[in-house]
Amino acid sequence: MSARREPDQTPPTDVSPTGAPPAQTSPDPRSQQGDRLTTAQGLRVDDTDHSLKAGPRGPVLLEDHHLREKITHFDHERIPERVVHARGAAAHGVFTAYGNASAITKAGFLATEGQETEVFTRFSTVVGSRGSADTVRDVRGFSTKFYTEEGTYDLVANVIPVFFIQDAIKFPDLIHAVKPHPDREIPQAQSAHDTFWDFASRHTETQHTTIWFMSGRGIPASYRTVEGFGVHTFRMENAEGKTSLVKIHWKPVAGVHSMVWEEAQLAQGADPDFHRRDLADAIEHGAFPEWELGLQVMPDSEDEMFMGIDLLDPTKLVPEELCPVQKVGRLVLNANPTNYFAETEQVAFHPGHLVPGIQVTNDPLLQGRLFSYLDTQITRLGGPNFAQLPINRTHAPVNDMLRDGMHQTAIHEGLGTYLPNTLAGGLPTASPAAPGVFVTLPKPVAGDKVRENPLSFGDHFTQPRMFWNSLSPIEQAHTAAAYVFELGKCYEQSVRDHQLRALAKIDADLCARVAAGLGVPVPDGESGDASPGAGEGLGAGDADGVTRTAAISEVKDDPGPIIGRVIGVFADDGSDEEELSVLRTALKAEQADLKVIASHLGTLGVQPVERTPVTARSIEFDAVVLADGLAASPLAAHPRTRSILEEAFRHGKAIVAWGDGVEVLDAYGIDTSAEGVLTDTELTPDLTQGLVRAVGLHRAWERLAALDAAGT
Ligand code: HDE
Repeated sequence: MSARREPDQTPPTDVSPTGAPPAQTSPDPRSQQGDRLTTAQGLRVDDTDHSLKAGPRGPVLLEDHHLREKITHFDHERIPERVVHARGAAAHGVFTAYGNASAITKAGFLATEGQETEVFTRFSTVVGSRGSADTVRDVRGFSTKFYTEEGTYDLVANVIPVFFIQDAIKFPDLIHAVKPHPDREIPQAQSAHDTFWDFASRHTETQHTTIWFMSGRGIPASYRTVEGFGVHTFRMENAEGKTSLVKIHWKPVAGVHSMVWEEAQLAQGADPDFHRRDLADAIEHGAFPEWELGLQVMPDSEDEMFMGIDLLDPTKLVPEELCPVQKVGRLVLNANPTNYFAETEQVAFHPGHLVPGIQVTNDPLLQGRLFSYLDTQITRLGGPNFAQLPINRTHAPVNDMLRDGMHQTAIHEGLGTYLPNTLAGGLPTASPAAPGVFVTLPKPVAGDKVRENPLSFGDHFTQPRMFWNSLSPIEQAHTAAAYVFELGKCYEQSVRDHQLRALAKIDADLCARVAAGLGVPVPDGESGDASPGAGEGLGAGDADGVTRTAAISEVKDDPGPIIGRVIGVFADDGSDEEELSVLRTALKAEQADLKVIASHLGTLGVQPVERTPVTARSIEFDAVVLADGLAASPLAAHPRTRSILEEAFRHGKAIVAWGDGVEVLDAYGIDTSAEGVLTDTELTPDLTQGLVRAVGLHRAWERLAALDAAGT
């Protein structure tokens, strides 16, 4: 029987068929307009669910243009994913300059006090493909497009201040090594495999970045709690023409916060979109993520060194003790993208998108990047006109002479496609050096053509050692365990041995711990490095004797803000909804989120229930609370309640209980005298304040250390 139109498919009316208010008419005529379904040519169609057939049981007719257009377009919906940084999440926001950077740079968006600039920021993992999990161990990207009045400036940064390699020519090798093995295409989004550690252990310049991402920095708790770093040294120029060498930082207002490894692994299964969801939820709930932009400003010295550190070597950082980070502006991410593909996927960043006042240096890694980004985007975005895509369009006026090409969407007028011309009145003209015009700084260039590194690039171990020394004991334990995990996943003993030899050059204790974990003897300390010029202590790099730097450890004495953090509260029908309301209000004042976990969805009185033990996971909570009135409830007896509590305890999270909620902790053997476990007979302001403080400290670090020492 023919079923040409189902009953619910009433013809379109002036309200949308979903019952939702009519879609807003977009100012972009190429996106949806009005409520009627049309073809790409604007033809209204009467049916989109049935192909045109010769009778209900007959063959489909080739003349069905709507069918062919619909399927053909679908067939081409995917574009190549980024070769690196394929998986990402992004948001719109605003950057406000404090104005104090005017002494360093003439870039208007930094130098003008109170100047607000629209931005689009994309966070990403590096290794995994678009569908991979968010919480894998990886370096992460932190790219920001500043739509300034002087043209678009892209700060294409990472969340770790140094990079694996010193020269762009090694980038294909690095990425081939870390991507899945070419035969079976496994493992996905992991560095824990032979080819990566084979490469990393033989090019020991990787050792600084690898120790960073073996630490908590490789598994951030959320994108909201990552630092960002421009990595390279840039040259800034102020309005008087004075130049400085500068390193660029993003400092998260919410503090640096990482996962522990088990949490990261659980999240990969329970919620592979963990970071993407967290960013979008926080923005939707008004807990806008914020960062301050900071600059380390160093003299533009002839040798481009600063206190023994080669500023052209991207495997080196400058300790903040030697050069403080000066805060020059604030980034607030306040709006989620409307369409993932149009914005997050199609955005194209480029470290060469500069504005007057910010220029590049001779860092050989940066120089290679200046070639790579445009090149890859021509393939990924299907031709040279992707700057016309809405997300990539500059907010400054454009008068280029770029013409034609795939996907040209501009209708250029006139004859002025060459210079000099007379037929177009000589326009457009190049600008004389003036404010707002980009003039490359004249810098002398000399030297023989060579494939060589400077001697100062040869020190591969001083700064990894400084990093190791700067970690707290529990962070050191987690870092050593990460090496044991990663190398333990390698099959080749020779690869493990090579990496152990590199670790021996960083720190004997680190090496001994990892060797013990792998069940092999400590190696003799031979580096095994294949790259020319590599070695220990060759040339400068001693960072003027700084052996420990404060900016690295996440363990702080004072609690930070708990904005956007999520507290899971177990409560059930026997609990007092008034108490839940008091707690909710107190947490809301801190801009933290409270989620009630009960034995059923719906409400407890007027309090909404967001989770049941079936849908709740420990990984989504920064602290777990047990309300009074639970002890006899089915919720208390649920096996997942137990596992959530045990995981929260094991991961060093705050655990709070009052009234008979304390009995539930006792029943499951949670040590109520442990650090960060807070109990009382009733919900008091002290208990609430204790909770806020404990979350602000991120974790009960001593508890984690005690569990680690006990081997649990
Ligand atoms: Fe990238 N990088 N990169 N990179 N990179 C790309 O460009 C490349 C490096 C970074 O959210 C690609 O459009 C080379 C350092 C981020 O869209 C590609 C080298 C840093 C993103 C590329 C590096 C970065 C990319 C892939 C060694 C931190 C994501 C897709 C010389 C300072 C941008 C694309 C986004 C993306 C090349 C090293 C950051 C292939 C050759 C160092 C955050 O062009």
